[in-house]
Amino acid sequence: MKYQFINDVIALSSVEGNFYIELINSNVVRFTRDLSHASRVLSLAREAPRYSLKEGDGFLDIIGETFSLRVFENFYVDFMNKDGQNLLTETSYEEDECFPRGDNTLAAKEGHIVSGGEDYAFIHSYSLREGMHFYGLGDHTGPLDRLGYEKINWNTDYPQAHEDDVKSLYKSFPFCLISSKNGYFGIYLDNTFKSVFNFGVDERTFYFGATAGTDDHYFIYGPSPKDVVSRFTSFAGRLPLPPRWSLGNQQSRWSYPSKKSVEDVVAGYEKADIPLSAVNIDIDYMVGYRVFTVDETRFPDLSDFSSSLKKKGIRLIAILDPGLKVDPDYDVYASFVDNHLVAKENGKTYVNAVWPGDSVYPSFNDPKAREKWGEYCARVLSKGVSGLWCDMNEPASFKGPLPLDVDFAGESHAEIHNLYGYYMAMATYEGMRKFSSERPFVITRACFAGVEKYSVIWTGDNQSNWSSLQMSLPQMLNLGVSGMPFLGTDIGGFGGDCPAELMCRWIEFGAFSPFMRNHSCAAARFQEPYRYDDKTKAIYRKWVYFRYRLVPYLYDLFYEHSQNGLPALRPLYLEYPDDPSVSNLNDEFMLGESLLVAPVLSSGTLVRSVYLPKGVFYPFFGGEGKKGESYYAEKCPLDECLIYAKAGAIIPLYPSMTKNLDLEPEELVLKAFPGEGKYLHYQDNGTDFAYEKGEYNLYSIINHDGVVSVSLLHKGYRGYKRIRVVSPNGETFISLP
Ligand code: MIG
Repeated sequence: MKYQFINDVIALSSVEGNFYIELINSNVVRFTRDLSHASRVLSLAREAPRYSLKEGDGFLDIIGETFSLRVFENFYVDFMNKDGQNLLTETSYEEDECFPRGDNTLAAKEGHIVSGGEDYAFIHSYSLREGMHFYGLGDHTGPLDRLGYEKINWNTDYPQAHEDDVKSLYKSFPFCLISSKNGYFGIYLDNTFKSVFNFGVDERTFYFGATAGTDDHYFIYGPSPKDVVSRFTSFAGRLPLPPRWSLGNQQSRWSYPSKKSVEDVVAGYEKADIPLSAVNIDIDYMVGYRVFTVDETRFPDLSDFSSSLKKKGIRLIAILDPGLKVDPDYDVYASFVDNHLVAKENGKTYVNAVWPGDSVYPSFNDPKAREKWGEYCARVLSKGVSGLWCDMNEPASFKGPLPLDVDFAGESHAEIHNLYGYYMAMATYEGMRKFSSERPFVITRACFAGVEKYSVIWTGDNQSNWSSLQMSLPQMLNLGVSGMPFLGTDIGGFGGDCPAELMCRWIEFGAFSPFMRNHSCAAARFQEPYRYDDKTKAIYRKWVYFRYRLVPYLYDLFYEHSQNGLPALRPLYLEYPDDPSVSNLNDEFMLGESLLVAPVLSSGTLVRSVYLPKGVFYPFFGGEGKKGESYYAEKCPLDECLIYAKAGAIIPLYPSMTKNLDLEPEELVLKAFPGEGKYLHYQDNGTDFAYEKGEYNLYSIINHDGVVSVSLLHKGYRGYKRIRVVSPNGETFISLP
């Protein structure tokens, strides 16, 4: 087996061509066919770890500190943990003989979604082993464990219902987390072209591949799932601390088309006594859907209006669509076209259609286009808007899909397509960073892995039905382990009319969703909570209140994410990786490591089964501890969501009167449960970047069976006036110097 070293890279050559293996650190290895291929989204910190090589007959062993590889002459790779136990065995890719695909030309003609027939430039295929589970891959639908499904990364605005077997949705995260008997590991395919991940549909192999571009991929060794997610996000990027107000309750609708309609929403919320932190304004605020314009007749004096709302702790978030209306009198269009900052076809500006009619597409992959976009963002920001919501950036197109060879600043649509939303979010984030002193708040629909550096996401156009609610949980959990911590679904569902019972159950789950926004489609029944009957209103109010109490805990989870890349909402296997009962648990989740939540996700359900993992768990609102590794049948009336705290848990809460998140309460409540526990609490002004200069507090909290002590690890910010400890021993107060 011929090899040589090129700097720290092992370069292999054979009749198969060249193949390069680069150990990035002791747990991460890169395989590429082209050493000059640069990642679009990763920032690698190369550590030159130690390893040794051993030549065998027809193979080369690479023995690292935590894993080893056996590379064969055909460049197949076997991957082992440090005890030599197998993680992956590469095998040849063969079309399934048992279930060959039929002829689908007729079905395709009728418009059915058909699979197969795609030409992949390369495919890596591995033996499927007993006990393997597949997670991650972003927001594709389906159960938590993707075993038995095939998904295609090609950002798609899919208008029909998002059933579990839909192959492509808005986002591409070509990263998966795999559980095997011998440990957890991840695979990241560093390729932005259309790619496939097939998780054992043939019951024999698992494979991934891409239609074009360079074969460049990574193995990320665990052994725990948290290790894998932490290591992947250390390269793909993590979410900077969000503004505190963005953790509040948001209301949206396609559309609130006028100042009056927004005032009505605010008044409706006030009258129903439900806290509100932001209203999202959809496409109808613009003049003829021209992005960066505001229709002054419908939104007169927007700056005054937004500052009056801000005084109440309510922000405005405005939607941005990428398509620029073809209109020479529209300066945004003119300046993008004149400066060659839009997509072209055969040297001429490429035109398709979106909401404004005929439109052109900014080439967001070009830094000059991003800069210009950022400057236009300043126009909307100057009107007091606090957040920008990027939609239609798959990119969507009403006159058929963009041809693959449409040219974006010298790069093909085929390569840029999956990155289009990523770069639009980046441009918007950078614009906000430049033209506002507050922390940016950007939401995006389409994106690629690593977008958490710039943006929050929502899962797009779901439906007001129970299956959408059920699916949103595994969808969010898989996004979380793909690196995306700040996310949500349209609460109440986007398409269709949301019945009262569904709304109650959705808000009980939505109260834990990091991005908490009720949104609905123009054609659907109005679904603001205050429109519902008194009982539904009361349930909605109860859970929004609870959410506002939980804000310090959520904020701590974002601090934790900024340090270790873990999501706030966690599948149970992330905390209990060795428990086989949780490997495909689709209706429970952990919020951080201390809270277990079991929402009701089906109609007519007043009792549900809850699995508690190892340890003892306490019902959050009081009651006896329950021993884990067992199932319980638990009552959950319409106004209840089951929440349990781990023994020894410490949960920081705001006092119950907090409604305006711009006004930080002077008191912090620490709810301590029986048992032994430790906790880190983070506090800063929640608005700007002063924390980067040390203006924050970090508290170390210890719980000895309900006796709580607090010490300051870092002091750089005004503290709480007092800390109230609530434990089974009663209430005590702690004051810090
Ligand atoms: O073609 O702006 O997913 O949230 O309300 C529809 C109107 C365009 C799709 C988004 C949705 C938004 C809607 N948009």
